[in-house]
Amino acid sequence: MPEKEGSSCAGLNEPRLVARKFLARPQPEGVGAVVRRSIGRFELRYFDPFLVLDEFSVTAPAGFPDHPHRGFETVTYMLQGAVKHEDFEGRTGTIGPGDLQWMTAGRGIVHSEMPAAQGTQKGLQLWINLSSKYKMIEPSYQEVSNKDITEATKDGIKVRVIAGEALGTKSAIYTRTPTMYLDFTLELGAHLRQPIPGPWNAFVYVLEGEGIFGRSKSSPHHLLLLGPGDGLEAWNKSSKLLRFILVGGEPLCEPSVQFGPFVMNTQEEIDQTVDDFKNYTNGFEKARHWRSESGVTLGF
Ligand code: FJE
Ligand code: FE
Repeated sequence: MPEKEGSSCAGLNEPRLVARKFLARPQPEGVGAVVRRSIGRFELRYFDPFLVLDEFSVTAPAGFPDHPHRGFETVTYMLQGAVKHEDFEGRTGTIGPGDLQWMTAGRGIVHSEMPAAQGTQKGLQLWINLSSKYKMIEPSYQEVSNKDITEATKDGIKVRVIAGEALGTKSAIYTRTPTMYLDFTLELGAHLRQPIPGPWNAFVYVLEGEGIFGRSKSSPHHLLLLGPGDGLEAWNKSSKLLRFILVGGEPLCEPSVQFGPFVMNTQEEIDQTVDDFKNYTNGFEKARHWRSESGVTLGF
């Protein structure tokens, strides 16, 4: 099939419209923490390949103490304050404002994520599913500090490229499930046209201000699922800055079974995972003797 002409330079032939819209309301999660969950709630269990999108808010002593993951990736992007991470391999680190941690849990991670500063720590955590061929890989991390996140500015648009490419600038993050993750700030009057691969699922989550996305107006804490098309058109017609993330991913189109922090392809694999976690096998060996500084275990 011949490619449509000028699809990525001259603009968009078929802008994506908002197909569904959700307001994420605060709900308790972890130990005393609060999340606004958009993807992963009852009405939107899974938006292939995305399992969970939480806008979290946590003030000490609340947090997300010792808990496991298997079969997917967690992407934590800090907006305010700091979170300390400790895992069962003895790896620790603190991520502050604008920092990114892209964790591939693979066959298994047990870790804690706790406040590391005064006041309220805020950020976004996205869970991205892994295809069956990567679910049992060795766990790994990609960390990018605020100052190293690629940025570009053009015509009143600033973009921080967490994953993928925008305004001619590429991120160094490697995505096992092909993913784009862009943090846009639009000045008053700015107009964005951002290409998105046709077959990908994509959404917007509004952080600040008010914007027009496709033909719909939207404000903070709203998740917008985008319909079919070749990109997003957005405008800031308000009197304040508009900030939102645009995330897209290639759907895996595989069966998915989730049990809390474990996401596999079949119920048998979930049963095996629960056994592995209980018996400290197949990747959970180091969980036997490990406790984080908090010493608390999060039931799941
Ligand atoms: C988890 C309950 C949880 N959203 N946003 C059960 F709270 C968690 C969990 C998180 C989490 C952590 C951060 Cl830093 C930010 C989050 C849920 O840790 F993984 C399970 N299983
Ligand atoms: Fe976690």
